[in-house]
Amino acid sequence: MTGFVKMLQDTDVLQPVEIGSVRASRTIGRYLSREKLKTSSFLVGLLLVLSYLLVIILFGLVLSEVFPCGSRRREWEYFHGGCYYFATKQVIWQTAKMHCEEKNSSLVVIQDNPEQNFLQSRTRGERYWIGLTDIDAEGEWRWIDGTNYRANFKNWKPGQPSDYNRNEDCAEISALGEWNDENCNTQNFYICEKPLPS
Ligand SMILES: [Ca+2]
Ligand SMILES: [Ca+2]
Repeated sequence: MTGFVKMLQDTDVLQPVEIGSVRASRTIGRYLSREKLKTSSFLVGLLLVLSYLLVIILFGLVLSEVFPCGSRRREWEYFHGGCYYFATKQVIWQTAKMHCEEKNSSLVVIQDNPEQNFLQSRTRGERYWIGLTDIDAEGEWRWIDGTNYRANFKNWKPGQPSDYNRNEDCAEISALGEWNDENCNTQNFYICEKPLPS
């Protein structure tokens, strides 16, 4: 009891200056805590933003691996440095040519056996227009990109091109993948091709 009274007496004799400095140090303490909190919040926010950016970058990298011809246009398929579009609507050859041009591409030009095999693995027995025609001069087949027809790969079905009824001037990939000349006003699917975007 005597000790307790003495403690109270001791408290009572605290000088105003000492009380003031205690208050000041509490205020500084509170200020520093607030600043620490602000700094922590800032760091957490910064980390969140960085994580978000990292996720976006990683997502972009994964998409560019899975869809090298562009994630927004998943109908474009990648093969050997090129992007290929397999139409889901049937149109005449001229319209097919125009549709490909509207997509900044052209009707497909088939350069070799691997490309032929890729295309026929995707055409699955349906008939698709390709960028080969003798519409300007009968029997003078021309690739629409100027590729030399005579010197390059061909895959005509036996007996084709036949120019049946003297009215077949556009080439298609036929049911088994081989080429056939067909009336250009026939409604067919078509394949567009463009280089891989750089
Ligand atoms: Ca012809
Ligand atoms: Ca034919």
